[in-house]
Amino acid sequence: MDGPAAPNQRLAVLEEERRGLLLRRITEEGGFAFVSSVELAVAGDLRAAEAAREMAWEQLHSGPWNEVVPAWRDAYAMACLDVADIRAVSGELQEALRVLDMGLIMGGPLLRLELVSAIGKIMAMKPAINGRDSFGGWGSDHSSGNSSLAEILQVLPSRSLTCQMVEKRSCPSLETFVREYFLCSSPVIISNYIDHWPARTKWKDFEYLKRIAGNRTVPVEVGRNYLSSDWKQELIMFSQLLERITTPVDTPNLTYLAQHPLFDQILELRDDIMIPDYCYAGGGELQSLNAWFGPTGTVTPLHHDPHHNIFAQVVGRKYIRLYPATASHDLYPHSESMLTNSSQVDLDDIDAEEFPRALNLDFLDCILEEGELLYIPPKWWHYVRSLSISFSVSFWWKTEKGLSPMGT
Ligand SMILES: O=C(O)CCC(=O)C(=O)O
Repeated sequence: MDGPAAPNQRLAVLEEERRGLLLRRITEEGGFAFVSSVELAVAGDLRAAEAAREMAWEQLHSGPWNEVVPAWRDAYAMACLDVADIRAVSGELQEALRVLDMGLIMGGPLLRLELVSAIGKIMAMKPAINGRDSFGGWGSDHSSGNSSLAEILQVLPSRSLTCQMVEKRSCPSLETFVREYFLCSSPVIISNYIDHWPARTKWKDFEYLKRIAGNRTVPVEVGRNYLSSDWKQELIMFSQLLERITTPVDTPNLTYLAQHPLFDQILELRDDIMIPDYCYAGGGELQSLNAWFGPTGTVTPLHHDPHHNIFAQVVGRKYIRLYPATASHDLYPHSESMLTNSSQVDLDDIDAEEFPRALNLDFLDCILEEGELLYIPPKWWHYVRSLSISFSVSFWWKTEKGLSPMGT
């Protein structure tokens, strides 16, 4: 007599059901060729699996991202799982891993658990990468923390550190944070709060990062900054990112892993950090955790976001300048719909004739030191420049309706 199904069997049945429903949905969307290829792929046909992946990829790139039918994003994840399965069986573990990461980065949420579990299995099979090349890591970053203030001022926008500095508090209570900063929409630096995070020591060790993440594929930005014409996006291995970060290049070739939900992708890194209690201010809901990892000299140009942000400077240091939401008119926001939250003013080289109102505006600024948090209230304009190799994490959250602080 059959007993109750084992947990693994139940999961397999669930996955089967989800796959069945998804294939029905793709048939309704006219994806007959995709469905036939998937049937062959399940029987181990690599060419068919790659063809299905290619078909889904084309659908993801057939128009603006927000107009892609969500089922096609899930279909892409499904095809990635099939390709990876076949490649892993034939011993191509690195390629299987790359394809699974692509599924996580580009695919929909339906088969996320399956992707994560497949990655876990491959990581367990793959011997740790004991590359002979070792990274200099943070210690070799001579442009980092030891620069004098005069040297730092040379690379910062004009008038830096001449206005008001952001207030700094050592571990304020949640109540104090809510009353004095959150409800007043007022930025604050919080020190001594993340000293116990494993990331504070582990992420300084490039050999650790390479061991945990070296063979994973991640999206990066290359170029001066996201508003410049030389800017592009690439998918590279984390080990390549580490190499690029430690190899000096000119500004136009800087590589920056920016605003990427890395911790949903590489779960071991998620264990190295904790969600600060301040992110629960206002009864809110965490929206996203993003990683920002790059060399000295990365610039995120002046822009604002709709969410509350606790920005954790885990390793290295950054210069950050803040303007209140009330300065918006004088900061000349772009008019194109995708960029209305970005300023046309290049703080590194202000065009005084075109943007005269931006010249003498008051601002708050700071050098955010290693181990400090910065609270950036919603809609506050911010410009960020790394002063060393830097690894930061942003925690974005939104509040329940009716609990919004003043002015947001
Ligand atoms: O660190 C950076 O380069 C930018 C961070 C940022 O803009 C943010 O967290 O909203």
